[in-house]
Amino acid sequence: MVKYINYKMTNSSYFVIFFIALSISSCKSKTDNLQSYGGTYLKDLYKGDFKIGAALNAGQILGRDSLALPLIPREFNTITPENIMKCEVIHPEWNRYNFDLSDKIVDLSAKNKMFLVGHTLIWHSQLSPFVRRIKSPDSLKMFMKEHISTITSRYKGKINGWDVVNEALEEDGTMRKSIFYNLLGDDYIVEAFRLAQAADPKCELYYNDYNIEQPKKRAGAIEIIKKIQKAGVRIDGVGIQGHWSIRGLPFKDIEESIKEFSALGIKVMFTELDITVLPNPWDLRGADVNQNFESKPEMNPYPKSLPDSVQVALANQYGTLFELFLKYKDNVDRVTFWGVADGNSWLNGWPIRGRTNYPLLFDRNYKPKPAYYRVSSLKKLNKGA
Ligand code: 9MR
Repeated sequence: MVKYINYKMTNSSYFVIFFIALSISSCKSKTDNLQSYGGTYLKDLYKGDFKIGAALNAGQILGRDSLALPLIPREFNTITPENIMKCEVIHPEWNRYNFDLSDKIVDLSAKNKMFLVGHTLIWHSQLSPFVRRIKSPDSLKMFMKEHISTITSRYKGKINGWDVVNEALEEDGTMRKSIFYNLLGDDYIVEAFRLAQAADPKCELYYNDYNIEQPKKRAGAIEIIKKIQKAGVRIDGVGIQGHWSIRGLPFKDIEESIKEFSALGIKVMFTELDITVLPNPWDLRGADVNQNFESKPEMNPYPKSLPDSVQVALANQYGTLFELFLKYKDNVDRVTFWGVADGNSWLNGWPIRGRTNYPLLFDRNYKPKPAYYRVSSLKKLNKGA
C-alpha cells in the first residue's frame, strides 16, 4: 500500500498536499492565533510596562468555570475579587465574618503568584444591613476600626494592595453624602487609610473611583489624596475605574489625569476597565449601580453576535487606549479588566437588565476577540516579534 502511494505521488499531487497543509495551518492560526505569539500572552507581553489583571466572580474563584481556569493565570498577573470582599458578603453581621470565598482567592493568587488587590474596605454601596442601621458617629467609627483591622490583618502579606476607600465623590467633585460622610465628615477617609496602614504596614493602599479622569471629579480626588498625604498617612495609588463607552473614550482627560495624579507621587491604575458597546438611556457615564432603566429592543441591538464593524471599532478604542497607557508606562502601574469574558460582565445587566454586551477582550466562549489581538499587537510590533 505504502509502495502504491509512493508510486502514485506525482509532482502535481505533492502540490495539492502542500496547499492542503498550508490551508490547514493558516486556518489553525486564525482560530488559535495565540500560538503566533509564541506562547506569549498579555501579562508577558506587557511585562516591564504594567501589570495586567481581571476581576473574578465567585465561580471563577472557586475554579468552577472550566474555561476561565487555565485562561486566568495564563493572561493575567493580578486579580481582584469582583464582589466577594464587599461588606455585605465578608462581614454580614456585627460579630460575624464570612471568609470562605476570600480565603479561596487568596489561595488562588498565592498558587499562581498573582498580585492580589482587595476590593473594597470602605464603600457606601453593598453595605450589610447592620451598618446601614448605624446612627451614631461613635458606632460607625467602631465599625470602621473593627472591619478594616480584622480583614486587613487577616490577609497581612497576602493581599498586596487594598482599595481602601471606594467612590467617595459626587460627579462635581464634592464629597458623596454617604453614611460615612454624613456621620463622620470627610475625615473618615484619612482614618480608613490610617487603620489599613496600621493593620498591614507593607500593603499598598489606594483610593478608587469612576469618572475621576473628568476635571471636576479629578480635582476632588486630588484633594482627597493631598489630605491623606498631609496627615502623614500613606497612599500608594489611585484607581481610575475606566468604565467607558465605545462612543468615545475621554482620551485627553485620561492623559491629563495620568499626569496630574502622578505629580502627587503616587501610582496610577486603571482598575475596572471595560468599554460598553450598547446605547445608554441618556448620556450616562460611569458606574452608579443605583441607576436602572427599562429594556426596549432598540436598546439591545446585538442579542446574537457583535457585527464585525463594531468589533473593529471596539478594537480601535482599546488600541488607542493601550497606546496611551504605553506612552505613560512609567506612571501606569496596573490595568485590570472588570471581568474575564463578555458573558461575565456586569454590563449585561446595567443600566438595563438582560442585555447582551461585549465590553471585554474575550468573547462568551473565552476566545480572544479582535480587541485582544489589537492590544497584543502593540507589544508585538514594539518588540519586532
Ligand atoms: O461588577 C459588580 C457587580 O457584579 C455588582 O452587582 C455591583 C454591585 O454593587 O458591583 C459591581 O462592581 C462595581 C465595583 O465594585 C465598584 N465600581 C463599580 C463596579 C460596577 O458597578
